[in-house]
Amino acid sequence: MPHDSTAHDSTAHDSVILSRTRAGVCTLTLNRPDKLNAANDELLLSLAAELKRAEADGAVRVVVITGAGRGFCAGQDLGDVSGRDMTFTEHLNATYNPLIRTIRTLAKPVISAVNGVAAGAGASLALAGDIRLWAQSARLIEIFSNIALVPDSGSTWFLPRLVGYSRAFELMALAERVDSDAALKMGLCEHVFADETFMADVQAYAERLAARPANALKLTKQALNDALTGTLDEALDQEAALQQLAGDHWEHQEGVTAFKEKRAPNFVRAED
Ligand code: T3D
Repeated sequence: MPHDSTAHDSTAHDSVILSRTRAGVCTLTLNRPDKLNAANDELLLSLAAELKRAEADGAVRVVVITGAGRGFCAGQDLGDVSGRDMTFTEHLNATYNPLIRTIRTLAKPVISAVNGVAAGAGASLALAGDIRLWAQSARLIEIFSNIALVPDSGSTWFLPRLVGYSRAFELMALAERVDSDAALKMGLCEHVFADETFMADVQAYAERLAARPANALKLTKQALNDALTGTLDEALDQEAALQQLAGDHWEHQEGVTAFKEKRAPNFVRAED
């Protein structure tokens, strides 16, 4: 795989977000395992900053978000809420919402690698990735109603688009746990991998994405996200505009040349 020469671990191991780049894949690990990676402000702001750093890093072609220990993310750290000097609205607008927007607009594919329980805003984070890969023992709980809150951080947008309105409402109202078999059937994840080999399988999957044409994937992500909120007419216009950007890029020439020469295309170049 390309970019092995740029492999690096950029953060100290006691940081709330661990960052490791291998073969074009930057893995960001939420690192509060004693609390199932429940999110405090430091974690949320650091994750957003690391995502922006990965976006700007030419050696990174795919970003993976996962959790340390047995949890993915148990949502808001409930120990941090009382005495907070912010309203709920202010807090969401300052922390979770920019993070979710960053994931969905990042110019590189983001994989949610759900290694364990994803609850509350942690479930939203699990849903926000472009691709969702789950470990066999992972589970998702729209747990907000257990503490009489409303689903936030994008869950009300992501979940009904994946499972339909009524299933989404039921999962939110009853805070039912979804295990990995059910998640696969419902379309909450694309693949389930064995716990024992989970991160190796995630890395291998991410490296497949990293070998794909980065510019075309960036534009595809933009087109899909726009299409989710627009009309057919708008989508057709947007496809035509973005196709020009894709068609003018060297990747397109390489793909066509490789086809004619009956060889595999090489979409990874130093100038990327
Ligand atoms: O701006 C705003 O503040 C609004 C935003 C809200 C967004 C939200 O996310 S609201 C939802 C918040 N999250 C929850 O309500 C989930 C609370 N956690 C649980 O219900 C359970 O922990 C789980 C179902 C996720 C997992 O259960 P289990 O049995 O596997 O683990 P556990 O034993 O409950 O948890 C292990 C430890 O993690 C435990 O600590 P201890 O006793 O070993 O010292 C537990 O207290 C801690 N932990 C788990 N979740 C949180 C947490 N600590 C703080 N905050 C948590 N969310």
